[in-house]
Amino acid sequence: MVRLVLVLGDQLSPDLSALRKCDRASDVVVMAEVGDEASYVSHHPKKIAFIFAAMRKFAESLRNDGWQVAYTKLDDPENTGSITGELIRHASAFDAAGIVYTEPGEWRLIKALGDMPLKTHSLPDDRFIASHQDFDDWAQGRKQLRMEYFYRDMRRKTGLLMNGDQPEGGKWNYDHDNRKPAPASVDYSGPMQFTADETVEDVLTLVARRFANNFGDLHPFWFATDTGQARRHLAHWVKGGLPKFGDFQDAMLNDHRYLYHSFIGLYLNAGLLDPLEVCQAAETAYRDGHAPLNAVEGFIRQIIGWREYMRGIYFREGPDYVTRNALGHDRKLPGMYWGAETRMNCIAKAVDQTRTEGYAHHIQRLMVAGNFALLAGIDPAEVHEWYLAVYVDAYEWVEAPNVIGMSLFADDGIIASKPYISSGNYIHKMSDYCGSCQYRVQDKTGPDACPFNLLYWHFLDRHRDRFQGNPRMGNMYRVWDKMDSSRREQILSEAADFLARMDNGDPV
Ligand code: DLZ
Ligand code: SF4
Repeated sequence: MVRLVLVLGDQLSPDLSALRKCDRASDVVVMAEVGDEASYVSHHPKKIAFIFAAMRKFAESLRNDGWQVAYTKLDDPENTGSITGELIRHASAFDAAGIVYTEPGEWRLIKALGDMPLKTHSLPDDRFIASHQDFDDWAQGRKQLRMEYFYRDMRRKTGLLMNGDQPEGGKWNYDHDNRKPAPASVDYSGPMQFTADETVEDVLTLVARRFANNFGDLHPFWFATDTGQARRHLAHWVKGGLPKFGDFQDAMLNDHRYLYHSFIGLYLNAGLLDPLEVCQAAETAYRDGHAPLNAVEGFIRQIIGWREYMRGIYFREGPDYVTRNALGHDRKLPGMYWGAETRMNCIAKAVDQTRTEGYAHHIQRLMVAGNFALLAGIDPAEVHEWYLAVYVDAYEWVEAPNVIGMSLFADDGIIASKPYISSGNYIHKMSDYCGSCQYRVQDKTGPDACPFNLLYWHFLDRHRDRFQGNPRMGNMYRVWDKMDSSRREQILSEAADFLARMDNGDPV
């Protein structure tokens, strides 16, 4: 009897476990553009367009490989609006014996599929290097789940940048070389851009019509939408971006949104590129003398370290992870995250880039948007939803641990050993933002004081009970305590005033 093989919008890999399990001669692939997936958060229009276009092209490539594909377009009149609805509809039409699928990357869908009144068979998503079992075995009995040790195991497991059982160059991690301030000029042209073909044009018309009110610009749209294009993009970046990626990976510039970043998460997370193929391309560049070790090691760590570790945490911690709020933060996300006026140039730049591109790099996400949200005490659930919606590469398995855990410390330190907070100084050191800001980064108090400077102390002061004993934060409290009390009071009162004006909707 026929089985249905579900392929989700972020499972666009020809060797997906569900496809491997089934038979193209007798089984039917189900792919569906559905309202539920397109609107569980208000996704950036570029994200929806990318997923739909890549889904349509993937369906076509499966057909060319001999599969029968039942593909539902968003506008199809019989579209039931949900993945489970589409499976039930097709199960009846094909008189299917059951559904085979690769485990989705989100608890919400795992539950919905498991609850269906149909015979289902879920397979592990083995596009990842660590299985859930691998991660749990590693985590078992450890007091702290530090990424660095997990990463070393992944290096050993994959053999990437290894000489026998020793790390290439004698060290596991070259991050101290990867924190150079912003360069004067950037000699990489940025991600490869692709002209929209007919499939992409059709999708752009659909998305423009159906998601006109979502935050974000649909045009210009130049993403790769199939594996062939994504591989060309990868080769272009390895040649032009990778050599200096490490040096400047934490830097930010007003006029260079991508610097040397790979812009590869979008393609990896949808399944157009495979993590090992991407890492091997980077390692080859190193072995050929084209890119230095600090760049290649830093990049490979992002993929087989952070990315896999984030997924491990998401699945280990369970469905309630996204609701955690260890610091009890409950402020509403201010309008500036949706493009309302702000005097803070760093926030304005990060948000503007997010609106136009659906992309900001990791330091803009962590040390500008995330740092501000943490310092200001914004509700982690709102921040989480924002990140999931606005970034084109965001799926919950990777976004939630990054935001809830790493950026907002809302998981009470499972991921981070201390909160990632900084005053304006860090942003000043790593970017050229402060020079064109209406605030003055040098000012610690007064009408033009950089809000990060005020909120930094406000955060530490209001969470003293929790963090004073943290060995990595003792210094911060010692500096705070050495200030005279009138100065401390002035900082706290100006910070409170700033927050009140922000809550009031005033442009701050
Ligand atoms: C993100 C997304 C969107 C916008 N639309 C669809 C869709 O219409 N059909 C689909 O199969 N998948 C879509 N996705 C991706 C899913 O939301 C994703 O598979 C789950 O969140 C699990 O990671
Ligand atoms: Fe951001 Fe402060 Fe610098 Fe302005 S002065 S860009 S608010 S860090």
